[in-house]
Parts: sequence; C-alpha cells; structure tokens
Amino acid sequence: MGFKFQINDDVKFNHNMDLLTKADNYKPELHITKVKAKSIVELNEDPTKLEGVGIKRIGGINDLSKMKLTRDDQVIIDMGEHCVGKFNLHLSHIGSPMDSPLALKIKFAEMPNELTYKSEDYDGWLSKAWIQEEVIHLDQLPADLNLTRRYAFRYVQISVIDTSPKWQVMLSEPYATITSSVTSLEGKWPDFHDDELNEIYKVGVKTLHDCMQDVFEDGPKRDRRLWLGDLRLQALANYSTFDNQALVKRCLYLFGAMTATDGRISANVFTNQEYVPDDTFMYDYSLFFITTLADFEDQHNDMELLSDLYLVAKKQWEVMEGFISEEGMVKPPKEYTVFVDWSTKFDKSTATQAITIYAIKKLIKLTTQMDDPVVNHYQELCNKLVSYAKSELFDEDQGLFISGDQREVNIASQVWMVLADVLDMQESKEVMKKALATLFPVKGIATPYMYHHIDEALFKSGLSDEAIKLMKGYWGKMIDLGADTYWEAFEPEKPNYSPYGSPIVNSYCHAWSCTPVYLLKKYFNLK
Ligand code: RAM
Repeated sequence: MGFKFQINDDVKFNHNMDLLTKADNYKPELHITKVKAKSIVELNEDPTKLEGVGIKRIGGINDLSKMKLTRDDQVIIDMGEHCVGKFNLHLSHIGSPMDSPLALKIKFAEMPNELTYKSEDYDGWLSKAWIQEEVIHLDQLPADLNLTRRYAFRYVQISVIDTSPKWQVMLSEPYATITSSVTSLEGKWPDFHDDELNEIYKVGVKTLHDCMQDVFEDGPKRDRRLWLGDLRLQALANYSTFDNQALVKRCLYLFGAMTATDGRISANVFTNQEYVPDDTFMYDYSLFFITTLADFEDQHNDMELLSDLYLVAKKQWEVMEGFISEEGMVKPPKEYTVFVDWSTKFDKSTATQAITIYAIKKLIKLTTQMDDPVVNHYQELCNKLVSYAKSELFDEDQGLFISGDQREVNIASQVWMVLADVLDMQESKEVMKKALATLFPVKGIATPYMYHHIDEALFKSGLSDEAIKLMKGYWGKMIDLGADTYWEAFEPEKPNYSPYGSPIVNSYCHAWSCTPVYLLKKYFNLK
C-alpha cells in the first residue's frame, strides 16, 4: 500500500456561512441526457487490451428482448460510451405464471477487465462498497427497473441468479440518464493535424466532462468527491475547454469555507448531502488552494472571489512558513503527508521544496493584486527558498537536482524545480535534457497526475517533441488499451497495476488524467 488513511477525528472545522452561501449560489443545474444502450457483447481474450480482456459484439440491442433468460444466464450490455448516471431497464416474464421472485445481479464496469474480477475475492485496502454491483429481487413482472444510485459505466453485466423452472425473464430498453454540469463539446474540437493527438484530446475532454458534476469530482466511480489536487488540474483543463467559471468558484468557496480551526484546508470535501471536509491533510494539496485561486485570477481576474478568499489562501502560507528553516530549507513534519505521487518509493523532499516555491510565487502575484505590504516579506522568503534550492539541492556535476540524505536523483525533483522556475529557461532545458538521458523511460510512476507534471516540464523547457512523444506513449497507450476516458492509475510497465490491491476499485475515468487538453491548448501550436 502506497498511502495511509489519515484519521484526525479530533480536528475541528470552521463553517463560514457567507462563503458556503456563495458556494451554493454557484451550484450547477445538471444537464440530463438519455443514452440508449448500443449492443450486446461478450468478453474475449485480446492481448492488446487492458489485462488481455477485449469485447466482442454479439448482437444489436434489439436482440436483447429476444433472449429468454433463466438461472445462471448472463448478458453484457454495451452503452457504446462511458456514462455517468442512472440505469434503467424494462423486464417482463414469459412462460408459466411467476411462482417465485426474480433475483438478478447487476454489475457496472467502466472497462471490460473489471468484469473478470469476483467481488468476493476483493481483499484490497479501500472499501469493498465501491464495487459497483447490486443484487435485486423483483416480486412482480413486468416492471421498470430504475436504479436510484448513480454509476460510472460503459458495460452492464446482468446475471440471472434465478427465475424458476416454470418461467424466464426478458430484458428490454436499457438506457442511462447521464448527467454533467456541462454540455458535450462534440464536433467543436480543435484540429491538431495529427489523428493521434486529436484522439488524445477528445478522450481528455470526455474525461473532464464526466467528472464535472455538482462539483469537480475526482472520479465519478470513486471517490466521487472534490479533491484539491485534482481540482487544480481540472480547473486548468476547464479554462481551455468548457470554461465553466461558476463550478471552479463553487469548489474554491467550499474549500475556503471549511478550514480547520488552525486555518489549514483539508485535502478533500464531501458534498453529498451536507458539506463535510475530510479529516485528511496534505501539505502540497493545501498549498494548491493558493495556486488554484491564482490560476483563476490569471484567467478571469475576479476581485470579489479574490477578496473573499485571499485571507484563506494567505493562511495556508502562514502555516507552511513555520516549516522553513533559517537557511531556506522546507521541512514539513513527518505526519504532514506530501503527496507528489502515489509512489512512496522515492524521496520527496526536493519536490516539496519546489512545490513550495511554485506556491509562494503564485501567492506573491495575489498579494500584489491585493496591495498587501506583506509582499516584500514573501519575496524575501521566496529568494531564500530559491537560493537554498540552487546552492544545496542542485548538483553541478550531474546537472540535476538531488533529494534527501542519500542525494537521490529522481524525476519528480527535476520536474517540479522546472515548473517552479527555479532556473532560467536554458538551464531548465539542460536539466530536462539530462533527465531525458538518465531518467527516461520513466519507471515506477503509476499516476497520470505525475506524468502530467513530467509532460508539462518538458513542454515548458522547450522540449515539445519529447513532450508529445511522452503524451502519445502514455495517454495514447491508454487509448490503445481500450480507454474511453483516462484512468486514475496507469503504470506503462505494469498495465494491470492497482494502488488498491485490485483493479475492481480503480477509477477508469479520473479527472487528474484529463490534462492533455490543457497541455495541447497551451503548448501546441494550433495551425
Ligand atoms: C485518491 C484519489 C484522488 C487523489 C487522492 C490523493 O484517493 O484518486 O484523486 O487526489 O488519492
């Protein structure tokens, strides 16, 4: 396991009602669209697809109602696209009168490989309750089954647990009512004059679209909630596509309204019924409140939003400032998790230093906009952090940043130092060239989140060809393996890797992976 649950149930939270009212004012009206199921399929062995599981079409959707199903029969319905919404189905019976109830098991899957796992075998560390599966009893047919829970799925596997020897069940008219806070961008794609990039872009937009619900969710299958680290990237991708400003504001207000009493912002909030901040804190995610606010201001310059949330942003910095040594080294306490990536196998201290510099630079912009005299103090601190990074963390001989007591050279340190503009453009380019020569192909990184930062660092330092190559080799590879939307976790060397002990709880539509839409719009020359 790469990550530990935090239980801080003694932490008390503020609930700023003014800010929560503003969050409510920006609550979106969800668009509801009906999607009719497209076909009946079966799983087949296909070594080119994720975990070797492919899909074979065995009939059109109208063939479904011709099937008379009884004990242990099974059918897989293909919706034809990734759906986030509710599932509906008509059921009737044929044969003798119903002398028993009908019992069905319905399983929802985003990817075909999920259907090869038995829920009973799941022994991972995340809750089993995330598995999208229902057992349903119906005493009377005909009936319309309108499941009340929202699922994320393309495939619906229906297994008949039993009818009776005297009658069979027939299924018809399966459809989904899907939701999103934005309407599809279908047909409005930019043209990158490269089929593969066009496809990578479209899948990114679809991923973002499906995660844009009542808030920016991290993944509509799991965790179905608002995480700050994910929000930061979703917001950037959103500005270059849907540009739904209200949803970003809503999310910023939600975080800003519910800080812990010591001022820190929690890493995620639940918004199902009541608004509840999670008792989980991550150093980098807290700082990303500052950067997400600054990114919004950069795009849309909204003085009301800034005035409402400036002090909350500043407070994040004030807490972090306590972790900076005399010499300018950042050292948060051990128990304050710095995420950077799911992997715990590399030293994160230099990446932490860089993320801190990245955040203070963005805070300085906000401080300037607010005319806050503290700007001079922040500038001094920033200089100190940068000079420590250059003098103590940059190894001249190797031309790369080192991290931790073991002077480890890892990709996260280089990338974050480049993103934080610690070096000038030419020096950054040299670092990334060295990184390409010594740290590529990237190994042991399983999140599109970290790959995003690697790709952006390549683009930013002027290595666009290499950035495009990485994008095609990573996001393009997910598409080759069958992705309709990008995944939460993907390690190209181990495609079936799950951070949780089983892919059955992996999220295959995960917001932090949608960023090619931002990267392509920002760095690729649209002809
Ligand atoms: C997982 C989710 C989420 C991410 C956190 C750190 O629970 O995938 O997207 O931000 O981890």
